[in-house]
Amino acid sequence: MTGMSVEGVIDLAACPIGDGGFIASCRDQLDSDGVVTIPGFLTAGAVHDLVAEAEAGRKDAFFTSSTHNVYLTPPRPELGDDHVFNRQITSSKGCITTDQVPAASGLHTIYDSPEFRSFLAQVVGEDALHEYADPLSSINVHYAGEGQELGWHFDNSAFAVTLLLQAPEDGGAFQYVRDLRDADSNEMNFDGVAAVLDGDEPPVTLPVTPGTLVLFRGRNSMHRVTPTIGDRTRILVVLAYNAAPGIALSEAARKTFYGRLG
Ligand SMILES: O=C(O)CCC(=O)C(=O)O
Ligand SMILES: [Fe+2]
Repeated sequence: MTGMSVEGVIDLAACPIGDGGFIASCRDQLDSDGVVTIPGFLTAGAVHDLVAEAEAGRKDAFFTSSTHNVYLTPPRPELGDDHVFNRQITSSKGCITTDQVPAASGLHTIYDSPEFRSFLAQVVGEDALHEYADPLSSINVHYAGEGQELGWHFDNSAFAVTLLLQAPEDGGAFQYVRDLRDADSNEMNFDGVAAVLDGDEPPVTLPVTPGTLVLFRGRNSMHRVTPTIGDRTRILVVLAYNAAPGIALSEAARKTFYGRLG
């Protein structure tokens, strides 16, 4: 689908992704806040079509409930079960993968668009961005029905792009605590993480409406999505890129997230 126009999918009048001033303002927002939100990024028509498409694809979703620590690593038994490093968090959701998104979907149009990739690369400060080498990990659609949630975690990737398609009646809030650890220097900040998990350090809640693009640096900012309340499913798209070509998501992660390798 490379080369198909994003016009009609992205609201280019409101979000001029090729404009130097717009790019600079997004980069400044990311640098100062650790997150950029662009409300109204998708046109109303695109939101409508993508929700219908996602509803139709839901029967193919892989639903899992799993437990993990906030660092998304295996436990370290020598620290003891009570240590914050080993504290188990629950996450539950459904997911469909790149290969399950219809070929004519606007999601492929956005993901493959050279203009969109160039916009993102300039905002995050990379020379270029590349798709995943495996057929699953580039575009994911997440479904969170009543009671489902994404527990507290730090991402492995440096940044993530999400597009909310449908908000639940209540709950499903994206919450974060900025710069809580420093992965590059291996500073885990156990006390700070415990304070958030115990409710002693209140998180920031990011207001997000359908059609909003969120670009978030989640490697050092711990975040979660609160449980969906009500019958309407939270539907969210994650667009994932790499700074280098030819990188696949690890087999262990693919098994966990998608239940298969390809
Ligand atoms: O659902 C969201 O808004 C965030 C998703 C997220 O944090 C993740 O996929 O790692
Ligand atoms: Fe995340």
